[in-house]
Amino acid sequence: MVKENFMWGGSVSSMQTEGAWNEGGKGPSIYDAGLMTSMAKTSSDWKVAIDFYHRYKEDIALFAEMGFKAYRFSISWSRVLPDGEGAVNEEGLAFYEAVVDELLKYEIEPVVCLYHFDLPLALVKKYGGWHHRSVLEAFKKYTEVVVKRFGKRVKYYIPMNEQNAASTIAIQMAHKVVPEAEKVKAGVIAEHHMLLAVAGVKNCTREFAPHAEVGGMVNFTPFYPKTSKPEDVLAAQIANRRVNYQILDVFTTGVYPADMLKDWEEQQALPVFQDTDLAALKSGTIDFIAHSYYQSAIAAEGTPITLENFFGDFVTGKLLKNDYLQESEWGWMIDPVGLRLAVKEMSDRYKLPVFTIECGIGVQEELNDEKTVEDDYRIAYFTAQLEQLSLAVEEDGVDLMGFLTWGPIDLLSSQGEMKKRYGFIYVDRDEKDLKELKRYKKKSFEWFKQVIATNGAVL
Ligand code: BGP
Repeated sequence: MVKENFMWGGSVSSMQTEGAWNEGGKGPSIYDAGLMTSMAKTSSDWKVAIDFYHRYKEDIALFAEMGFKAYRFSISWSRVLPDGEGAVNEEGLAFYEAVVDELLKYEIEPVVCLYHFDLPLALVKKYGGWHHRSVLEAFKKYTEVVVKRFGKRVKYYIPMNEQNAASTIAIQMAHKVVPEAEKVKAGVIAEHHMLLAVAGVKNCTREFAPHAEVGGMVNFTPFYPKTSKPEDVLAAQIANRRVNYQILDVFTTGVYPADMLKDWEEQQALPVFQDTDLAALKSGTIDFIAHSYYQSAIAAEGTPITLENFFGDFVTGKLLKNDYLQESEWGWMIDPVGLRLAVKEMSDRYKLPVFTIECGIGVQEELNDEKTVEDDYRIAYFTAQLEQLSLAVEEDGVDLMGFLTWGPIDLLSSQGEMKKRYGFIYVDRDEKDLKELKRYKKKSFEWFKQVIATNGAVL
């Protein structure tokens, strides 16, 4: 199905795996302060997660046993710069170096994400959020520290996780701290700063790590029209533009597309951009497109989709249901064809390599008496997704760099749930009871190992 150096592997974030929230000199992030999610009381906090901080060698050995070629993780900004912008915490940086070295020991390519929604708390206290220029400046400093330290060892950087979702969060955070009349404008500026941050990473690698490639990432959710009524088709097109393509346009061309500017103009929030900013965007366009894929969505006339109103319903499973598809336990639509469509769309439009760096299904699971999980449903889920990706490569000519599953080892969900499990490896802990945090292989472990060993020939 795929080229020889295809990057099979898995993908995680720092706060969903590491734990050690206040160890090794780490400063608090907005997760530690409970500012990020409106989590149910039954959910876990972020203090221990799956304790990857102390168990990374054991976990990476398991990934190596599965034959991983790549592993995408995020760096906790406040572990490296505890207050976000001042002194560097050597111990924090050394931890990530050790993770990178451990991966390289097994010839697993580290794919480093610099920002997975976890803004250092100190920056929020001082500046409010991404609408403040100082946060962008702090991110540039942080980027330089990391890129310089990793040097030749890291070839792939993802500046921001799911930039469309990250922008949503930044917009909402800006809204909380500025006066009513300035809200929308602050949200737009926050988005602008985050896009500049991505271009900044590209320019930073150009200077200090010219071998490295930078991928702009979105959560790609293809929108289908509710019916073939032209107004519904138009609504789907607009939703696709707002959620998926506007940001990808900026990543790839360094220019704000006309409809994005019109959206801002309509909200009376069109900023006066500095020429240097616009030049910076143009000078820092990305090398490849990275994306997550979980589900497709439906758009209909009369209920306009915007970045602000979309991702809340996405996570809580409240999107319109599609009669042709089944849904997961969390109400997410299961749509393998949507994945083919997604990579095909990105490839056709932007003529860049595409890297699927998150995909998976969250399921409630328990260990059986044999201390494993017979997760045939996960095998069936991934088989269907990979069959569609094969078609995208073979029939549509998509240049696909790799396929990383989300949460190859069970981890906390975005809402802090341990019961929503994604892994090939079971982690024995509950929402509140940490137990021994032992790792057990599920049935899908051997299955994915064989997929990788045959480079996708045997699914
Ligand atoms: C993406 C995030 C991840 C991850 C994943 C699954 O949006 O990048 O952090 O959590 O979704 O979502 P959830 O954990 O809500 O099931």
